Amino acid sequence: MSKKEQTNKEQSAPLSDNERLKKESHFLRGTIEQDLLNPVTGGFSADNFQLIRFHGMYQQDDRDIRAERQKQKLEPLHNVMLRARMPGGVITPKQWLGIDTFATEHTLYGSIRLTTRQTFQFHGVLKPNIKEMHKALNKMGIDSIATAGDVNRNVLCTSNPFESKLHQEAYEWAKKISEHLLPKTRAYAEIWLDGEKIEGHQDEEPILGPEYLPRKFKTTVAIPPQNDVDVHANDLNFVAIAQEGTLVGFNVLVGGGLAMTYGDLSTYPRKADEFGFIPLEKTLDVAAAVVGTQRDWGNRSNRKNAKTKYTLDRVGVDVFKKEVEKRAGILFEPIRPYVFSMRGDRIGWSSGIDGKHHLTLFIENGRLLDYPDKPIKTGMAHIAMIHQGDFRMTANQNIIVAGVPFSEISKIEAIARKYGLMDEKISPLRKNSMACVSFPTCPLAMAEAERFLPAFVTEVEEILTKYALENESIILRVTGCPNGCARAMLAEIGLVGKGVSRYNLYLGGNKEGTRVPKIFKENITDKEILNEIDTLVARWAKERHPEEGFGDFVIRVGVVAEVKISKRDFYA
Ligand code: SRM
Ligand code: SF4
Repeated sequence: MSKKEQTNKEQSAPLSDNERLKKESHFLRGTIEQDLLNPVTGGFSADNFQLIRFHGMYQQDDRDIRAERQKQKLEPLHNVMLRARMPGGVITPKQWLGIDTFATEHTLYGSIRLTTRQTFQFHGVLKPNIKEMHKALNKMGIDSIATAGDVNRNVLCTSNPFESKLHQEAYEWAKKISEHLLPKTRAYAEIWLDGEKIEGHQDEEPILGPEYLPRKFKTTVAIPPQNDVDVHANDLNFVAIAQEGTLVGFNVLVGGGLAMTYGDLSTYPRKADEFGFIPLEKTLDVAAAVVGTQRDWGNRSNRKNAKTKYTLDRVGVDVFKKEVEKRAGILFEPIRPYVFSMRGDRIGWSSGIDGKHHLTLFIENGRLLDYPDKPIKTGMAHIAMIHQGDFRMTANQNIIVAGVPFSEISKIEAIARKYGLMDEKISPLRKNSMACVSFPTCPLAMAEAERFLPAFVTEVEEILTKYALENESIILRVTGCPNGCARAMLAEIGLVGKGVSRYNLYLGGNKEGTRVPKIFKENITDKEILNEIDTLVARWAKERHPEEGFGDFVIRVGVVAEVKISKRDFYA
């Protein structure tokens, strides 16, 4: 089918039900306020179940106890997960103490979860506490607008306080882009903050449109050589170009995304395309133009094919790019040279060029809670009580205690050590591993991820040690389903949940995050995966070229074929 025929077919197909609900929602209000007052159920009904997402919340229940409650003829223990909006992941110690108190006192799990998109989530907030939560966050200067739903999500920014000035400039842009692309409706303020309902006020959405976007939309600001934000997982990326340490503009990359659906070959992970360089003053225009083009051209009939990556493949990269140029009133200049060479966080102390010190703490899978032998959540709160700088949540689910003066280093380090937040014994492999939330809260989980990964890493560590490779790192990521929340589709070894205790094994991503891996074995158990890894690591130890990464090795020796263009090669 030609591109034109495909577009016509999509345009004549019936719209998805999400389009109706957005249109009828009265700018995201629905009947959420009425639902909040309904004591009969702990959940939200009909359209409101979806609409609360645009306000940064998901309705969930604990899947570990679902069957038991059903047996007792109880409705699932409905609660919401809240995801905050934190462009660039920056949070102050005062805000940290506020969220720590809320998590301890008002959530079912008592945890704070650092996500792969540089923010935190509360899990297990019961209906009577939801409004209080929003008011408490608002008092601290935090909101959760547009962290979910068909809008531009939390804007990421490289967590790199090392190049202090450049980072600050890039971070300011991440904030500006986030604000510029936010929904303008007053619904959030009215519903959650008892904002005044202004008579005759007409909401307008000049950028997102009254029906919002066809699907979720993700944006980053990246500072090479770091690709910690994983640009190829995102719809729109601004790659910082600096001259003598000062930001002069951005290379713009469009159309990345990682999710797929098993059995549906029209879905696939896709890398972003390079559109070109723009000067700084065009940043917001280009952001709005890319969002606007996707808003108008994205598929509103089939949500599985609705993201920007599919729009690009349907209409053609050049056609999409020309439309962006037209809307933004620019011509992209040729891409300026840039190189990505790393993705991990620098765990431990580093010093910025401004003389400040930064301590990156490794938080395994972003799960901050008090473990019996490691009360890390309490430890973080103790650091927040004395820290004068700020904290930066990273896109690898870690956190940086940033801007520490020399005189405070020993005090901060003493607390971090006391509460198990610092540990030199953590292997390079573990530092480069990541899992999504999955069970028990994620309704889409097919296999364990976050609860499975720590012990699995220990087994892979043993394999590396067996072949004297314990100082090597492999980017190892696990997701509980093919949606890809821990970005396994950019890992050297990616495990993707297929069923209870079964995974598909993908190999061949690279250290830089510029290659999608390919399936190696389907629907196998963890023991079978370990056997495969053992065999491959043995070969890697023997046959690798100097410094050759595991992902590069498996491609060079033909274990899996390289995915060059994912639409073409991923399923080939
Ligand atoms: Fe995700 C849905 C958790 C990053 C692709 N993701 C979900 C939900 C909300 C399940 C649901 O729809 O009910 C999960 C909630 C689990 C829970 O209990 O918390 C969930 N996603 C997460 C987080 C918390 C994983 C983590 O361990 O950190 C990350 C939150 C990021 C944030 O702060 O905004 C998270 N999700 C991602 C990423 C990675 C990224 O953005 O860098 C991806 C892959 C990149 C991409 O978008 O292509 C991702 N999540 C998805 C998808 C597939 C979207 C698609 O294109 O089809 C879904 C399902 C959906 O949207 O229908 C999803
Ligand atoms: Fe849930 Fe799947 Fe995302 Fe994991 S990858 S958090 S299982 S949606």
